[in-house]
Amino acid sequence: MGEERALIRYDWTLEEIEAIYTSPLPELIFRAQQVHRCFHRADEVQGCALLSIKTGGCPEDCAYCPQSAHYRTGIVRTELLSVEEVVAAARMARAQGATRFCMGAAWREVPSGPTFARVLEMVRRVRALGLEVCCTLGMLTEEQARALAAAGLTAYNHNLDTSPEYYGRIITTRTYRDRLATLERVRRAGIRVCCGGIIGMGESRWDRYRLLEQLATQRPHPESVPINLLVRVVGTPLADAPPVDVFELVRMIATARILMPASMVRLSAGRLSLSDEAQALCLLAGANSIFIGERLLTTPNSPPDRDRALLARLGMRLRDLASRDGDGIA
Ligand code: SAM
Ligand code: DTB
Ligand code: SF4
Repeated sequence: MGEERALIRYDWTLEEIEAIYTSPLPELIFRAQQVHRCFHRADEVQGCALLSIKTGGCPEDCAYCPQSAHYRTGIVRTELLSVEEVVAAARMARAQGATRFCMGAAWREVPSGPTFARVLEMVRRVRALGLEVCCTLGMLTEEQARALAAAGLTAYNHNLDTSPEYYGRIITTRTYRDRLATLERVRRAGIRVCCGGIIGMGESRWDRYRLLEQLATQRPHPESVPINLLVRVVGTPLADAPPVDVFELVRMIATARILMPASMVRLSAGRLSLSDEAQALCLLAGANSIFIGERLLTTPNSPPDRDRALLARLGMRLRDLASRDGDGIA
């Protein structure tokens, strides 16, 4: 493992990141593959399932998000689901091959009292099914982070989304610093960090390098790095954002893989708009996780039949519950 440890660095510079991101695609993918194979199996991806446990009506104004109360997107608001509803969804996800279950709530910050108590119970019950459990609930206090850790939470998802410089063009109701402060509380509570971003919001390549720099200079690296391709939702300010060249997504994934070798790099939102070939390239570039199931949080996901067929055609498979790797050390 000594040689492999040497690949893990926390002092990446913007210049180095740019040089990696812009290298000839065959070079980039070759290097990403080399790194990938030191830390992960090349024939396996982790299947994760998403569930929106509280949908819509969010006070934040994230320009990409269909759940923001600032935009008219036709999303029907719901109250927090019951524990039983969540456990039933997690059981179904496990039966479909997911080993990680991620619960999302459209909150600016986690509420206290009985609402939070119910979330903690969801975490305990899903964990008891043998699944990794991730939550994304907005900002957290230190006490809430500790309570989630005690309930058995595997990871907390809180994305930086883009560069610090571009952030204000996407979200005005909170700051990059707020985001970093929550991540710090998660880390201090001993919960693994799931933190990534979105491409296709009109950001420049430079903004992507800066996001990657923010992630790859954290010590330790986020164990889980979701790379989302913007899902353009009618009614949001980004509904008409120009589509991003798919090779930019491939470059983003490969660069994340090289910068953060041991982390799970997750090909997250946006797969529905990708061809099978583009998805295969993303996997070749070092992505080792996908969301499976009919839906993401509020938008449709790539259909399960299509995913099964694609993995079979590629000679790949979903990681099973018994095997543990990278962020999957339960
Ligand atoms: N409210 C919590 C928060 O913002 O941290 C949790 C839920 S939020 C929906 C989780 C993440 O989903 C966002 O940080 C963003 O990166 C991603 N996301 C939301 N809408 C998206 C979209 N339309 N396309 C791609 N990613 C999206
Ligand atoms: C993440 O980075 N992507 C997921 C998860 N974390 C919570 C969310 C994607 C949401 C896509 C838009 C929707 O379905 O509402
Ligand atoms: Fe709210 Fe999260 Fe959507 Fe932003 S991304 S509007 S915080 S649900």
